[in-house]
Amino acid sequence: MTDAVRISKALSLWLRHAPEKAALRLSDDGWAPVDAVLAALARARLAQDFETLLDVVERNDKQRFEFSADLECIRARQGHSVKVALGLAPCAPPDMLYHGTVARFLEPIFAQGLLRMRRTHVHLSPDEETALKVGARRGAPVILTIDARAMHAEGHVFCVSGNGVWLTEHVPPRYLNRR
Ligand code: HQG
Repeated sequence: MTDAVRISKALSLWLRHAPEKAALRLSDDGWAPVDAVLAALARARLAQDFETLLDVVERNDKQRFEFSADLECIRARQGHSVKVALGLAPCAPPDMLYHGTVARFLEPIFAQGLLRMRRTHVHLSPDEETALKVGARRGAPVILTIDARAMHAEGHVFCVSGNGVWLTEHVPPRYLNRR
């Protein structure tokens, strides 16, 4: 694992799931002070300086993190399990969205729909290729299509994170199909 991946994993843990592990306090919309994050990275012997953090954030494969305009704060763009309100504006999704999962989850998914599980939202991908990678984290990927057009028309709220992940609270089974 490269240093950049180690730092990214630490940031994902701290900024999405367990800020207390780095003595961080997130604002309601998920921001942490950059100074405090740098101090935590130093304690974990992962990085010392702002330039390293900037480089990791800018080069991150999924663009998982963002800085505030004044560079004073940093947050994860999505993926939280801690309660945050990211303040993303609701918007109309593409007609079709995709979700990558694995066969063992299909039965409960088609019974209950897609649930957000431990996160604040269900995560949906705008393209099949991304969904394949998401599913492949857990085994042989299975792709589900989501009739986002119908969901939106019927009042379900969608928003999109700064790195292109579509978020909604629940996808009822009637909008789902196996690819
Ligand atoms: C499944 C990564 C049973 C769902 C990825 C998934 C993504 C159900 C798992 C981001 C279910 C939840 C999110 C139901 C859903 N019964 N299983 N009713 N409804 N599931 O990790 O979408 O690298 O919370 O299919 O790339 O896999 O971390 O969600 O398998 O963008 O930045 O429950 O995480 O990004 O798993 O992944 P997750 P996800 P990062």
